[in-house]
Amino acid sequence: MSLSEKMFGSQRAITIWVISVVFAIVFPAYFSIMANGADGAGGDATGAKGQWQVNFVQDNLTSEETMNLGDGEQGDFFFDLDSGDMMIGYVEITVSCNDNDDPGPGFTDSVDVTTDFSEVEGTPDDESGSGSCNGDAASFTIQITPDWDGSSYIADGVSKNDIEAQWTDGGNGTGEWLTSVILNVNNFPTPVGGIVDSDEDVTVSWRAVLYTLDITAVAEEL
Ligand SMILES: [Ca+2]
Ligand SMILES: [Ca+2]
Repeated sequence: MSLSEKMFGSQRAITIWVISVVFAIVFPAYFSIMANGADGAGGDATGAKGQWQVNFVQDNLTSEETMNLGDGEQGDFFFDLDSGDMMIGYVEITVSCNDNDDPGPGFTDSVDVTTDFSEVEGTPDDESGSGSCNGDAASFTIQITPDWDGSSYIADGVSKNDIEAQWTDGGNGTGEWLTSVILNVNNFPTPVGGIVDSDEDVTVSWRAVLYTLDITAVAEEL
């Protein structure tokens, strides 16, 4: 029996022993280098508290759909939101219509708007509203990342991890946003009882405001 066989017993034991030694040497060295590298970058370690410039790189996802609705008719408008790798700040929904069918003033058509966000991740609270068809009849802003408005700021005495934990949509807001609109035609009465106004074009538009974080360490004053 050779010396190595006495020490390790078998070829398999030798292999396991060698791998263990390699891990024992390589991993502490790896983490040591990573830690030094982060320190060397001027306090950029994610766990270190310090002063940070916090910016948001923003993008808008927009969509729009128009339907012609008759009196009492309901239109269902869908918006499928996929934010990709970006966070969702908030979603704006605007319902607009412009009644110009009547010969005189007044008799403006109106809309009743409801939503169904049950297919949206995180299930935001539903919205409802009404308005006249002379421009924007109803609009809603649904906040997904709490308190987010896209403003840059300087954070002090917190870590980069703290900032990243604060600005997140938590995976909420993706999915199918449903807005339902019922049109109420207001018809100008003609002497012979004819119908002048029988419908209206209703447009629903969406804007999802997306962002990614851009955090840089503020150089300390000397
Ligand atoms: Ca009308
Ligand atoms: Ca009309």
